[in-house]
Order: sequence, then structure tokens, then C-alpha cells
Amino acid sequence: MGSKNYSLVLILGLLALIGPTHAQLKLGFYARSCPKAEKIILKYIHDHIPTTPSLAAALLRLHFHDCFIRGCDASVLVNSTKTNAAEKSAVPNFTLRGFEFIDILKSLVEAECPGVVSCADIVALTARDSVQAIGGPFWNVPTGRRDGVISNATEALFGLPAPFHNLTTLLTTFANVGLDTNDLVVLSGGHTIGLSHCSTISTRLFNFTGNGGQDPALDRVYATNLKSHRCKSINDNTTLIEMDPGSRNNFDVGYYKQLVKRRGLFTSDDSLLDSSVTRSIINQQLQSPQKFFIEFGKSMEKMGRINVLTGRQGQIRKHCAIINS
Ligand code: HEM
Ligand SMILES: *[C@@H]1O[C@H](CO)[C@@H](O)[C@H](O)[C@H]1NC(C)=O
Ligand SMILES: *[C@@H]1O[C@H](CO)[C@@H](O)[C@H](O)[C@H]1NC(C)=O
Ligand SMILES: *[C@@H]1O[C@H](CO)[C@@H](O)[C@H](O)[C@H]1NC(C)=O
Ligand SMILES: *[C@@H]1O[C@H](CO)[C@@H](O)[C@H](O)[C@H]1NC(C)=O
Ligand SMILES: *[C@@H]1O[C@H](CO)[C@@H](O)[C@H](O)[C@H]1NC(C)=O
Ligand SMILES: CC(=O)N[C@H]1CO[C@H](CO)[C@@H](O)[C@@H]1O
Repeated sequence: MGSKNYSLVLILGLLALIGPTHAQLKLGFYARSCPKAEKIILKYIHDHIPTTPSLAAALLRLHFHDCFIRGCDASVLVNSTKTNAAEKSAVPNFTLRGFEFIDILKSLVEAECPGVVSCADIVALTARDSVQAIGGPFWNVPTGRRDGVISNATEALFGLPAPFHNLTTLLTTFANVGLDTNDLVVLSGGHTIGLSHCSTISTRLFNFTGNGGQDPALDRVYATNLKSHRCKSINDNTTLIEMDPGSRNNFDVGYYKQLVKRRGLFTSDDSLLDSSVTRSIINQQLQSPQKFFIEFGKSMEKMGRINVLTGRQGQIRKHCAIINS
């Protein structure tokens, strides 16, 4: 082979590498194919989130759960069928909310441009716009994600961090999707908004050792208060409690203020105090709320890129809850 031919092969090879299968997310991916898509989503959020601010937390959490399992591919939205137990049927999903809101956005966008905008992008944009609508940070959401064709309950169980996990386990779970220690501490700041069920922390309150009794790591005053006014029994599966008391619809550094008082709700929150590195990251957020906003945005953008499908991979679902046949 002559050297010219050789270079041609090399160039074609390189082009193939950066071709469709390695397509990248980019800002304004729908600028030509559906120029109004992002505006439609933003407008609906501006019209609805201010009157139902607690949904912002649910929508942020949906994006997080989506990205941790099989990448940000809207697999979290898929309904189970007779032959497939989807992520939705796994334990961590019992407490997810906001599916109907995503379905409405999808139908609005479909009416504008059928079959163009992915559910995965809608989830990512919605998380950003809802958080911003309650006064939280803005971050860039490059688009062009495609929707996955697999949603598997078992994977949700093993891929998601659990509230009883310790720092080592959390770091491993995050590292498995390419997120580091800073991302863990900063993204846990998402718990500055939203609600938890009493049942999620009943072990910490009522039966930490297996012989009754509460978790000694949890602030006593706070625990007593929860037990006497909110979570009165270990069998309470319905009562909701604020994750950042008094400030559950404000995106602020309240979460970190609670943490350092040992009032983090879950063991996973409290465990962020277990190393000097994570403690120092907590202190950085406390010292500068602006820094928290910037860091949170950076880590969200990073999270939004986890194992995305692009180019010709996956599909654009017609209904977010159903994989196209
Ligand atoms: C570090 C590991 C994490 C664990 C173990 C964890 C666990 C949980 C659990 C157990 C709940 C409450 C479920 C309930 O009882 O209703 C919850 C709620 C929530 N989580 Fe996390 N989470 C983690 C990280 C994150 C991240 C990275 C975000 C977003 C950036 C996030 C955002 C939220 C929000 C906003 C809520 C409230 C949802 C609502 O109000 O419906 N979490 N989380
Ligand atoms: C779901 O994932 C688990 C664990 O990776 C695997 O063993 C199982 O075969 C998968 N189920 C389906 C229906 O693909
Ligand atoms: C963290 O939890 C894992 C899994 O339960 C356990 O194997 C490990 O020993 C724990 N690490 C620490 C430091 O407690
Ligand atoms: C407390 O935990 C132990 C060990 O997991 C269990 O055997 C016991 O039934 C629990 N007690 C209550 C009241 O749930
Ligand atoms: C709450 O959930 C636990 C475990 O999921 C179950 O054993 C218990 O019966 C439930 N309690 C009520 C009151 O529904
Ligand atoms: C998916 O399941 C939910 C709740 O189980 C249901 O309300 C919704 O209509 C289903 N979506 C589709 C498109 O079938
Ligand atoms: C929000 C949601 O879809 N939750 C589902 C989680 O899984 C259980 C069990 O399959 C369903 O009953 C819930 O509807």
C-alpha cells in the first residue's frame, strides 16, 4: 500500500471513530430539528413549578436515578410489562414522583415535533429548569441524548446508592459511573430540597442495633423531636418529613448546615462527615453558597453525561413509559 493510500485509510478510520456512534451531546441540539422544544419545556415549568414547588425535588431526583442506571437514557420512566420488570418495580423507585409531569411535557413537545425530542433530554432539561425555577442554580444541559430500550429492576437495585450506605460504598457507587468524591458531596446537596418517608429512616430512629434504640450518630434532640411529632412508629410507611427542615423548597446550603449538626437524615448523608476530605468539601460549600451553586451545576452537567446514548443508538420514544416496538 502506498503512503498516500495509507493516509487515506487512516483518515477514513479516524472519521469512522468520530462518526455517529461517537456523537457528542451539544448545546442546542434541537435548534434546527425542533427549535421551540426547550422553550416549551421552560414555559410549562415556569407556569407550574412556582405553584407546586415541591415537584422540583421529585424532578431533580428522577434525573439522578435515570443517570445512575444504564446512563441518562430515560430507562427510569419505563413501565413494567408482563415480560419485563422495569426499574420502576425496584424498591428505590417506590418513592419516585413526577412521572405525570414528564409525560405532559413529552406530549407538548411531541405535538410540536413528533418523534424528535428524547425523553432522556426532557428529564435532563426539566431537572435544571425546575431547580432554577425555585431559585437554585442554572447549569448547561447539552442535548442529543437518545432513549434506551432496556429497563431492568435488578440493575436499579444494585446501581443506586442506598440511604444506609457508608462512605466507602457511596464512593464506589459514584466511581462506577465516573463521579468522584467532590461530585458525591456536592450532589448530595440535592437533599437541600424535598421529602423523605419516615420508613426510610425508621431503623435509625427505632431499631439501629437490632435491639431497639436509635442511631447514636443522629442528633438526639432532632431524633426525639421526629419521634414525638412526625415518625411515631417503626411501621409508619406514609408520613413524609422534610429533608432540610423549614427550607424544603429553597435550594440553599441548608443541607450542609444540618449535616454538621448531625441532622443529616440518612446514614448516607451523615457518612459525608466521616473523612477529612469530604468534611473539607462540606465546609467549602458552607463558606460560599455561590461556590455551592457553581459546583452543583458542574457536577450536574457531569452527571447528565453518564453513559448517554447518542447518534443512532437507542431510539426516540413516542411515550416515555413505553419502549417503541
Ligand atoms: C448519595 C447518595 C444518595 C442516596 C443514598 C439518596 C437517597 C435518597 C432517599 C432514600 C430519598 C427519600 C426517599 C423517600 O423516603 O421518599 C431521597 C430523596 C431525594 N433525593 Fe436523594 N439520594 C442520594 C443522592 C441524591 C442526588 C445525587 C440527588 C440529586 C442531585 C438527590 C436528590 C434527591 C431529592 C431532590 C430527593 C427528594 C425527592 C422528593 O421530594 O420526592 N439525591 N434520596
Ligand atoms: C437484569 O439485570 C440482571 C443483573 O445484571 C441480569 O441478571 C438479568 O438477566 C437482567 N434481566 C433482564 C430481563 O435482562
Ligand atoms: C461499608 O459497608 C460495606 C458493605 O456493607 C462493608 O463491607 C464495609 O466494611 C463498610 N466500611 C466501613 C468503613 O464501615
Ligand atoms: C429490630 O431489628 C432486629 C434485627 O434486624 C429484628 O429482628 C427485630 O424484629 C426488629 N424489631 C422491630 C420492632 O422491628
Ligand atoms: C410498612 O412496610 C414494612 C416493610 O416494607 C411492612 O413490613 C409493614 O407491614 C408496613 N406497615 C404498614 C403499616 O403498612
Ligand atoms: C405507566 O404506568 C402508570 C402507572 O402505573 C400509568 O398511569 C400510565 O398510564 C402508564 N403509561 C402508559 C403510557 O401506559
Ligand atoms: C412511581 C411508580 O411507578 N412506582 C411503582 C414502583 O413499583 C411498584 C411495584 O411494581 C408500583 O406499584 C409503583 O407504581
